[in-house]
Amino acid sequence: MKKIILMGRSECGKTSLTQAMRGERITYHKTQYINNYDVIIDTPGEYAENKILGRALALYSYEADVVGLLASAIEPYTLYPPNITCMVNREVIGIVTQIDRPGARADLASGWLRNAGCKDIFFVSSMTGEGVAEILEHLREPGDILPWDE
Ligand SMILES: Nc1nc2c(ncn2[C@@H]2O[C@H](COP(=O)(O)OP(=O)(O)OP(=O)(O)O)[C@@H](O)[C@H]2O)c(=O)[nH]1
Ligand SMILES: [Mg+2]
Repeated sequence: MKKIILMGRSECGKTSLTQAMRGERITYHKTQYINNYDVIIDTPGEYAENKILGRALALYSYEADVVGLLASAIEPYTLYPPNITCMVNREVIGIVTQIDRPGARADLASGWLRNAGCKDIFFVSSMTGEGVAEILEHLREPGDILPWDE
């Protein structure tokens, strides 16, 4: 699998998506530092919210093949400036999270991600599992076997 690093503001759903992609039970656990798993790097939201801590995201992006920029469908505004993806020498995909939430505005969040420069945008709910397989398929490399292949 290609390795993905998940970035986005606090509570946008990075850890929940990590759990959903790994087939784990969804349990709330505040991320305090960077968690480097086999094919997923989960980062704390504060790193995306603070200019100095943000440097850690720049460095850790080199550990990944793909950068996942997350925006939840319930965010009232975005942190991402226009065309931020040109700062990264990795593929950057947009991931709209929490699409199952009442009042979710997936269109708003995907607009912000597109404005940030993401060409591919995925829509997921870590609670229902919707859209999670599409991200895994995107990360699949030749020879990889995913659970639904068997
Ligand atoms: N309904 C719903 N709730 C979600 C979803 N994803 C995350 N949540 C909830 O949103 C809250 C924050 O989720 P986390 O996955 O911990 O968010 P995070 O981006 O890892 O946050 P930090 O670790 O603080 O950066 C938790 O209460 C989750 O249960 C989703 O797809 N649907
Ligand atoms: Mg987290």
